[in-house]
Amino acid sequence: MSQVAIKTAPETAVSERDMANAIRALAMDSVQKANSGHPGMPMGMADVATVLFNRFITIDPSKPDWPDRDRFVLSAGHGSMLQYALHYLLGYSDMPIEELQRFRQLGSRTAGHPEYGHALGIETTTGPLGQGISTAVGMALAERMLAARHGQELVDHHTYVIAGDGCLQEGISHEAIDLAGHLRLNRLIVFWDDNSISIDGPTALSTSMDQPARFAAAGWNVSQVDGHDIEAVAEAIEAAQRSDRPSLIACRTVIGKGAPNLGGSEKTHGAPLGDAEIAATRENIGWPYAPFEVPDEILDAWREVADRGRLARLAWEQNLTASPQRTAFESAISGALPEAVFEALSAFRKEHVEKETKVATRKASEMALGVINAATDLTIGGSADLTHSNLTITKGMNRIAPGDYAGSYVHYGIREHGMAAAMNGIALHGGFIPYGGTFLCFADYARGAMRLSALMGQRVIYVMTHDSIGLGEDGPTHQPIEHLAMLRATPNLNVFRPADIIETAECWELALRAKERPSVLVLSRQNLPMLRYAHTDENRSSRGAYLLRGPAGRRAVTLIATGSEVEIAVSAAQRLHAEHGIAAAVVSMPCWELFEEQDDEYRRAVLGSAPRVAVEAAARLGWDRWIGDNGVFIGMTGFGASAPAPDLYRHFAITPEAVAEAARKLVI
Ligand SMILES: Cc1ncc(C[n+]2csc(CCOP(=O)(O)OP(=O)(O)O)c2C)c(N)n1
Ligand SMILES: [Mg+2]
Repeated sequence: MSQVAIKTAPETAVSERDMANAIRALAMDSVQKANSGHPGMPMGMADVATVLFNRFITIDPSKPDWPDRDRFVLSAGHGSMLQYALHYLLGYSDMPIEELQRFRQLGSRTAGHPEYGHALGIETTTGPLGQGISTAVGMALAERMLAARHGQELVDHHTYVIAGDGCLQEGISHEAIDLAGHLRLNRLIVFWDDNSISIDGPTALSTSMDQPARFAAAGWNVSQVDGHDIEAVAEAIEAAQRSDRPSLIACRTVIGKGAPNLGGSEKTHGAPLGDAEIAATRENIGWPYAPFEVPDEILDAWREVADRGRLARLAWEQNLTASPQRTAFESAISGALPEAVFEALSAFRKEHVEKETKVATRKASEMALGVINAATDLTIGGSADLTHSNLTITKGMNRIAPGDYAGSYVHYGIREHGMAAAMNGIALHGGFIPYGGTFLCFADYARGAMRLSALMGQRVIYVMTHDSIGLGEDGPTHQPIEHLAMLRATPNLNVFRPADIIETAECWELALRAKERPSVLVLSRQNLPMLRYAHTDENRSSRGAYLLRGPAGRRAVTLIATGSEVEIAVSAAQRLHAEHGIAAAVVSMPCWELFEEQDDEYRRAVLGSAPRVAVEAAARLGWDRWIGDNGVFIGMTGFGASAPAPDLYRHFAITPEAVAEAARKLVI
């Protein structure tokens, strides 16, 4: 027998079974009305969710962004009706019953999968399986880091996750649980909806994994319960809260629990139950109410959960008011960077224009970061085991270690996808600006989470070095070709490819200022000369592209380039002038997305009406937009090769001579 008193259900006339049945009924009715959706998971996890919310979670629907709230992540996002039903029952102001009746319809808050920003209280977008649990690792880490800085008085909450078989089968879960176990993120509690069913049928079709053993091996506290035994679930949560490790609670459940004929079958996973089975379910669970009707006493019981949360929030606010940490805490949560950061970056640019500093843009990024990190402690750096290649750590940064969260640098390990998801979680949690590095080529490995950074509009900064064949000897496996096109095709993502140390500092500034958009800094391994003639207060990269070199008179041709190829374009222009008397303008285009946002007049002025040659050591895809019908693109047409970088540029004919020759042919 347990010696510890288990948190009992608050005194109400209504049973938790009834409260759970309200979730079941709302889920099956909404899916039926939409004629689309996933009733099985919400019905199977209704009991677990009820215990969790009724007895443990502290949230306040009347102030959903209160910083010390518990975080709830529905990693199995297809079960979105679980979340929407909870939000209606808890009384979120933007989730009246009509929203449930408009489930999955255009313009509703009740999108097919939970979308961050669509409804209050949705902490992160989920649906791509495995993302939620991995994002939650970042949230749980941010909680510990914020507590280390501002004290447990102000920061003391849990991150709860519901994950399905799918989330745990996805590779990203491995990265995430390994990292969480290593860092001993004991405020992270994951419920596994262990129903042995996924879309194709029994999970035994495709897995023999001992999931509890896998989590235990990663350093987690693990328990296994009957997910329909409310007291057993409560006991497991209590034990998890006392653990010094992250916890997995494997909840043995029946998918579609309550449906007498279809319960336990994959048929409940992603299709309406149908009128007959819904009627039989009502009978079976003792729910004699009309569709979308929840009796007052059951609704009241749920609203009491919200009220308890409101009182907790009010008490916390009093704590905050009295706290000596108040100003620092509020400033961190606001995410506002001190002006000193931008002043220091401007001074940095001036200094290096004067010194004509020639460094790789990855080195320039490190130098700029030195200035940024000295002026703010909002930034949390990291790398997927390439710290000294990505150059992401700066002087005075201490590492985050198991049980020690006072530092500001995360060794994410060789886990690009896990790193990206964790950074999403850190950004969503609030209090920090995460940046993390890897080689640009391995953006592929991080892609699923990078897409969500963009979809959710999070200020996550990707530092992606070794950005072309210019990395040289490591060869084609490491040389990105199609990655810029892929990243540029992603909506709401700024892709910066600076040409020199000055543009690198400018792009860092722009990334930091983009509060609602992730950025990728695409940086060279090889040294690049400083290309500006003079310091300007204006951030010239801020309009995405600009005239770097303009001929005195009319231009005969425009050369457009990014990053390391701007140097090539500049020397091609000199060659055209010296050898052929051709006046060439050079446009540096560090960020397509910002250039696209400029007005026509500016864009026309920059691009000019003369024929254009673009040069970038990458795939052509997308460049036709800028070079027009008669333009020429000089870049890569296939994979790279293993050789010293200068040899590769010659081999693939990405040279000043080739650019000049192409331009000359266009002009004559
Ligand atoms: C990355 C990704 N791959 C595939 C899917 C499509 N998908 C949605 S749910 C699902 C099965 C999930 O099984 P499980 O987590 O066990 O959910 P349950 O059927 O138990 O509700 C799949 C393959 C997805 N949403 N995300
Ligand atoms: Mg399942």
